[in-house]
Amino acid sequence: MKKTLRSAAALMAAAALALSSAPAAARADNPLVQTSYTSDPAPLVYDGVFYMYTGHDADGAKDYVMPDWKCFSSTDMQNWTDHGTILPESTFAWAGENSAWAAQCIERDGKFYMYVTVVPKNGGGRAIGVAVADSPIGPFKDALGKPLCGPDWAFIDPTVFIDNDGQAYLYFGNPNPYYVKLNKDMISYSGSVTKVDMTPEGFGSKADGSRMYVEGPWFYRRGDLYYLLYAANGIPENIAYSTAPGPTGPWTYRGVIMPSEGRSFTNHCGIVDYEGHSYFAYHNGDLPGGNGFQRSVCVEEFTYNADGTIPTIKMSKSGPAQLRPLDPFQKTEAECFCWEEGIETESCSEGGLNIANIENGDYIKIKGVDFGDGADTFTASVASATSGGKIELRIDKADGELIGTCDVPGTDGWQSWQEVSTQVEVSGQHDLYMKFTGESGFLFNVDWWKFSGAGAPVLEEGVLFHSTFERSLDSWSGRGGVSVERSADAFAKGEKSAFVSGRTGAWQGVIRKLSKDFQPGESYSFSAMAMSPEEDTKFHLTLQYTLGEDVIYKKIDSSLAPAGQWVQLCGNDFQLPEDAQDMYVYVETDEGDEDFYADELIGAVSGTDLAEPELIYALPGDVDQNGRISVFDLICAKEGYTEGFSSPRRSKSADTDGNGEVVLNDLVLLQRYLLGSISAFPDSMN
Ligand code: FUB
Repeated sequence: MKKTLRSAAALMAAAALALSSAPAAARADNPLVQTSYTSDPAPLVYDGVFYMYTGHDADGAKDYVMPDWKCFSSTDMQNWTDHGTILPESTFAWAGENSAWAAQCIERDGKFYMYVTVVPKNGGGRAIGVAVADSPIGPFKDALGKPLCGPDWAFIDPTVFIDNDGQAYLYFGNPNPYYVKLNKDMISYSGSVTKVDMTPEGFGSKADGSRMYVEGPWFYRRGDLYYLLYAANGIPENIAYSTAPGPTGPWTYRGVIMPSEGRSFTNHCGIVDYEGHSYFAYHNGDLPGGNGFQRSVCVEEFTYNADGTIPTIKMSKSGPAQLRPLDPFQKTEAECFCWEEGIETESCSEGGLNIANIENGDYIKIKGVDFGDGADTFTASVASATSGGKIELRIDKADGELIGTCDVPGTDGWQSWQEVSTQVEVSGQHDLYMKFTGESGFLFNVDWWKFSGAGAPVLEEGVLFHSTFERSLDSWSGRGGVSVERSADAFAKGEKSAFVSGRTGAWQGVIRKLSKDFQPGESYSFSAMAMSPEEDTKFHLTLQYTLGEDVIYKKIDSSLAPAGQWVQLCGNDFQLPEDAQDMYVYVETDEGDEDFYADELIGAVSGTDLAEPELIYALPGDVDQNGRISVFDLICAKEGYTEGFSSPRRSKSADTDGNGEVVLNDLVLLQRYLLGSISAFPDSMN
């Protein structure tokens, strides 16, 4: 892709220079991937992240040459992180080569099922295969070792949806839609593949009298209405849709959503809601060198009409509005950007990808970077098997103001990583351009970058993150698709907190991935403050991680919070399990789906005491924290009194007279309470 894009871009730039001396055009989000040609988008929202699964069109091919499926993710809808090839077609040993057509991924019970179109080696037509993974970005394994449906030349473009009653449906097909009811295991089905009766009322009529439906269905439900979107009208395709009161019809044709445009004779769509916004994904041929066999995935935001119909959506170069600024004081992977010219991505020895094949003049653009009160230092992890080059840091356009230049030395290898830094001067919010310069040939690779300075939160010694929400969400997002916004309506400290709303389950809350600063097997201290405005709520601060194929949850701390009262959840010296991968911390509730606020979320090295006794809620007398007061609490209190308490909450519960320390009198009070000679402790008697 790089050469195609660069040579086309160079030609365009030369032509532009010949015609005018206007500055380089500001590049926007669409198409959202420039490092390769991508097609057949399938969005998925999971754990507060927008994932875009795509097909992959080979450079320069004159037909569909599609070797694998890729995945990109975003939490702001403008900067996208490249996760690379998450499923090569070769995973399906029974499938041919370069036949990796449209696919869709869905999550069920913590597993990710990717339904794909391939051509089996043994012939007979195309077929639907299914791969399964424990994480949205794989690794995926072939679940069956054979097709789930097919072979049959009509069986392409699977779309999957799990209805409210738990029944999963797989629709697919060209030139007719088919569906099948998946079993709960998601890798087998009941009944037979059913061909949908394409009535003119259900699927419209083309000029020649045939139906509008062609291929690429996208099936989902919104409220009580079921939607089937699809590529329609023959070549060039547009996107049209039908709706139904039930999952299998009867369908009513609703018209065209996206008219044909954009230099690709096919189109293929997906729709998803994310953080209260609705997004429509599609493909066109809009990159340099683009056409019907070199397509590119794009995304637009839209609003449903009040009656549930979908408005006409036009292709744009700008894409959706950025949901939140990017925080430059956090480590950002170099393969996360809004636009690039000339670069490629590759697997990185440190995990994930790095940007690579960088030549003189190439750049990446990171959209909407909030430097706040200012940054004074830029640091990046770089590697070079040649003599390196320079990273020019510019703002607002590719040839915009230079805020610093970072020298990159040779490091004796494309994966021999070394941190380099330079002084910068910048404040406020800007688009950041990293322009790479040097001699001829490949210069260097970049794994990650970050800034530091006055705008960055000042971390006390040992503190690895401290999220106050005063100036950003600081990498926290909604767990399970809920909304998380900064709010000034309530806060534990400062003037802002994170407000979590739109929950439908207790497990939904606010989540953050643990960075490489947190190592499995090591101990760390974690703390969070939480408050539910309306209801007494039990909160949990929880660790989520994967171990082999399993996703595991471990409570760091739990606490009851009386309505409207901020409480602290605190786990000093909490050990991360050995071999844990993909670690997240999150705040959830024990039950219910009420809105809540979170603030002062902290992760620190072991030995850091994060407890703030005045914010720790503890029921007096309930020393063993089981919600009841019994003789076991007295045993626990005696043990703690003589040997020390295992948690600040236990010690606070043992302090039955509430004077701030546990003395013999507290134990006497607890004993008197158990014997019935007092019915409340001094605190509650006041
Ligand atoms: O990408 C190959 C095929 O082109 C897809 O399966 C169809 O939906 C069309 O986009």
